[in-house]
This record gives sequence, structure tokens and C-alpha cells, in this order.
Amino acid sequence: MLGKSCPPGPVPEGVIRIYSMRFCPYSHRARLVLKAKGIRHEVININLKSKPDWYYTKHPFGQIPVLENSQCQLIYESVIACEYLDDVYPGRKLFPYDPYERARQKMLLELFCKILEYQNTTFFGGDCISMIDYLIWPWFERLEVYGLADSV
Ligand SMILES: N[C@@H](CCC(=O)N[C@@H](CS)C(=O)NCC(=O)O)C(=O)O
Repeated sequence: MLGKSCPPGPVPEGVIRIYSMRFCPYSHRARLVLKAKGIRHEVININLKSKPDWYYTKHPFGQIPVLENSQCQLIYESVIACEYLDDVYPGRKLFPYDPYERARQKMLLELFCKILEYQNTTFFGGDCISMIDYLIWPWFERLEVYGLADSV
């Protein structure tokens, strides 16, 4: 079902837009990174049950999250969007600079369900908070919803 609404106007200079939805864990990843890096942004929530037809100009399958900048560039896929925010905006880098450590965080992300029991550091990436923690946190917040709260 497609909803009828007018597409939003261009993104103002100095702001990034996120197309999101409150209960989407993938969007939550990007919103956490926006917050962690203190990035000025605006949120447009998409009704996934009645997507506006213009939204397919933002994402080929109409999925969220999507970032849009003031140059009309669109970035989708939550991990790619989070990495983009980390690369483009100043402040502490959430992904490690070291290519191996960066690759390791991405490998951990792929495996995070299986590696839970093997981690012995305070955070997933080491002793301070980094990208991997923001990328997986939305699922921990939802353990109860998924009926998994008693299994960790
Ligand atoms: N691999 C995507 C998954 C995004 C995704 O599945 N988003 C869901 C909402 S949580 C969605 O847009 N569902 C609507 C649809 O697929 O039509 C990512 O990491 O961004």
C-alpha cells in the first residue's frame, strides 16, 4: 500500500537527514551514531505500512534507514550509513583507524550472536566504546521483545 504525501524539500546546509522509523533497529544504529558524534540532523519517519510513493526515489526497495545530505546524496544500508557518518564528521572516530581492527569489528558484527560468550572486555571492540557497540546495541535493547532476555 502506497501513501500519498508530498516529498520533503531539500536538506538544509549543515544538516543531514535520516529517513527512519522509531522501532527499526537498523535505523536505531544510525541514530545512535548521529547522537554519539553530535551530528546536527533531522528525522523523517516513514510509515512502512503505507510508504509514500516518493520514498522509492530515496531507496530502491523503500527500506529504512537512508541518509540524505544537502548535496542530495543518498546513503543506505545501516552499516554503510554509520561508516559514512564516522568518515565524514569530525570528532572521535568510532571505527578504528587500523585496517585490521576495523575489519575485526566488522567480522565481530557478523558473528555477534555467536561471540557473546567469548568476549571478556568491557565493550565489544575493547576497553572503550566504539562503532561495534553502537551497531549491535539496538538488538540488546530489544531482547525482551524477541523473547531472548533470559538467554544472556
Ligand atoms: N540491511 C538493511 C536492512 C534494513 C531493513 O530491513 N529495514 C526495515 C525496517 S527495520 C525496512 O525498511 N522494512 C521495510 C521493507 O523492507 O519494505 C540495513 O542494514 O539497513
